Amino acid sequence: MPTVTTTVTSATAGTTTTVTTTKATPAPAPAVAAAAPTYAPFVLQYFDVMAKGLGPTLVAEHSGLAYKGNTDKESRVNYKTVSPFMQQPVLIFDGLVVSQTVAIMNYIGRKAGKHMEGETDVAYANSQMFIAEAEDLYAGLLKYFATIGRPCRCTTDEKAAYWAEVVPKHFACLEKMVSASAAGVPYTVGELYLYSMLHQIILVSVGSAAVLAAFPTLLSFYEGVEAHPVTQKVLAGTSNMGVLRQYFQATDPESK
Ligand SMILES: N[C@@H](CCC(=O)N[C@@H](CS)C(=O)NCC(=O)O)C(=O)O
Repeated sequence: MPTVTTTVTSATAGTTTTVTTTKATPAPAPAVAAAAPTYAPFVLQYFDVMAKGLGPTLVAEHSGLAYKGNTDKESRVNYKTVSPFMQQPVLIFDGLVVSQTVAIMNYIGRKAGKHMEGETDVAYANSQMFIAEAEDLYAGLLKYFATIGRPCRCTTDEKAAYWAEVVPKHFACLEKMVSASAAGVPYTVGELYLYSMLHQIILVSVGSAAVLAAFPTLLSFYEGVEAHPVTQKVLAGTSNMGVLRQYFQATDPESK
């Protein structure tokens, strides 16, 4: 057994004494690999449209976690009976069933790690604000646009005001908050959900991303997320969620 020489100073006499003791030096810790969490692939299910599916799909794909999506027919569930809110999207993660888009994305983000939740307090707060803002943008899309299945519910004047006033107001706020992220950086849940709604606004706008022209930082953010290979995979319909069709439409569907 190795010896350890310890020098001690007597507190009472103020003298220094050398004491030789025999002590077992701690054996080096066995090289145990950090226990990697093992999750069964989670299940994410939605309709084959963007609407509230693009955000969770981006979060699932960007998380890097294994999952089964719309393309896996064997894992499909009857959402009417399984989902706590009887709606889609629905997530099943290690037996836990999660409903509500925001809860689903936050849950996946939490499992993926801090980089998706937000590494810092500021990043976390921004992510949560972007999530709430994306919900507001979604409400606007429902209000001002037709969908695949129904005509627009607003007047021409109201739609004009949406482009002239509503959108610029939202985008001006976002312009001061987003960072002009380059492709390849890890995005937070909020950034991905925000991108998913910006993308759907651009799809119904005339002149594609021109609607973002007056907001260079927001445009740069949008283009950064869009250029990411994982985002491209989702948009190409080759992710585990398959093809997600454009849900909101610039013009009313043909009446049958
Ligand atoms: N607040 C819910 C809304 C979910 C929702 O409206 N889901 C719709 C599709 S976007 C749905 O499942 N509709 C079919 C149904 O209700 O049976 C969320 O954010 O997830």
